[in-house]
Amino acid sequence: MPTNVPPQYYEAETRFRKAKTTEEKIAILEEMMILMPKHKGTDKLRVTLNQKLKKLKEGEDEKKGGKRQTVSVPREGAAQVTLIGAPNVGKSQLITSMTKATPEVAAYPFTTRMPVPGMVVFEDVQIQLIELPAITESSMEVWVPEIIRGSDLLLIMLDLASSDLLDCIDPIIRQLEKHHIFLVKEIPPEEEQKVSVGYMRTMLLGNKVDHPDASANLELFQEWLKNRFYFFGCVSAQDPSTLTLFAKNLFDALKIIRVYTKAPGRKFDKIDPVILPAGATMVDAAKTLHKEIAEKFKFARVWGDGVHDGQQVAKDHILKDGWVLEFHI
Ligand SMILES: Nc1nc2c(ncn2[C@@H]2O[C@H](COP(=O)(O)OP(=O)(O)OP(=O)(O)O)[C@@H](O)[C@H]2O)c(=O)[nH]1
Ligand SMILES: [Mg+2]
Repeated sequence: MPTNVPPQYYEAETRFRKAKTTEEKIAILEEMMILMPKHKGTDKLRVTLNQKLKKLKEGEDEKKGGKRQTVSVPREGAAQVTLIGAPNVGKSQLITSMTKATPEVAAYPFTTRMPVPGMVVFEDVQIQLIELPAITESSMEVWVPEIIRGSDLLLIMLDLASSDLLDCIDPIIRQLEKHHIFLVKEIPPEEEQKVSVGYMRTMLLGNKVDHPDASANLELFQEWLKNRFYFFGCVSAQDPSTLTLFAKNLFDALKIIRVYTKAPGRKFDKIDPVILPAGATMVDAAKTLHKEIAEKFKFARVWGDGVHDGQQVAKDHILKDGWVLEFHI
């Protein structure tokens, strides 16, 4: 047995020995791979586990009569947001209203079987919004967790016309937990994170606010839902007047800012923003231009909200959305 594997690894190993189904064994092996630190002492074990995992997966694929399906969506734009929910809640309708994508919108469940990406435009920023196939207690496409894990924010759409909103959301939480994805209001600080768990920042989006029972249905679960997640808002995906703030809210929810850089003495156009996480500093912005600029710049000038035109600021000054930056080497 290699040295330096955490106690959670041994605990997973015990569960693996007791596991009955191949699916369970695959999930635990994947967990063990994540838990195993990467160093020389674990190389051999890593190879053995990988072989075991491959064999189990091949067995599963044969049982299902084909190859394991992998599906991915290449990232585009400033951020990637995944949109999930129970069947028929109106995910495709929202994608149709907010982007140029044209998925089928229909009054029967599981209309969408593959990811549908579209670009939501907020001023000069494009945000990728991806509809994923509906998730229920008994069904979730195998590739869905991986796409969610890679996204920056998860939106769960609720059907406000339904009198049991928890019925829509509970199965989703449970399905994703089986794949070690924990849906959270905010990502916990690193020291409080559990090993082998992926945290996903999640917000709720109520749809079909035009339905006569919408506010009464929401009222019933408001407290529970509010304590568990932040509410992104309530809309009617069919009614553009309820969607006017959607793109801005999405930008704000992502906790990102855009800045523009210009060379000293040059005029500049507000195009092609640099996207950075909120809280980023002048040095972070300089890094996006060049490592050397970040290391060497003597001072920087900024234009924008809260500063005088061309004001000189410190290297660790926190940026604001919309600022224009000029680095002096
Ligand atoms: N009243 C009302 N109906 C809506 C709204 N949005 C969608 N619908 C209707 O709800 C039904 C389902 O809409 P879809 O957009 O196909 O739902 P979905 O979540 O993509 O469904 P699946 O892909 O099957 O999971 C359709 O009949 C839509 O016309 C809305 O805001 N208000
Ligand atoms: Mg759909």
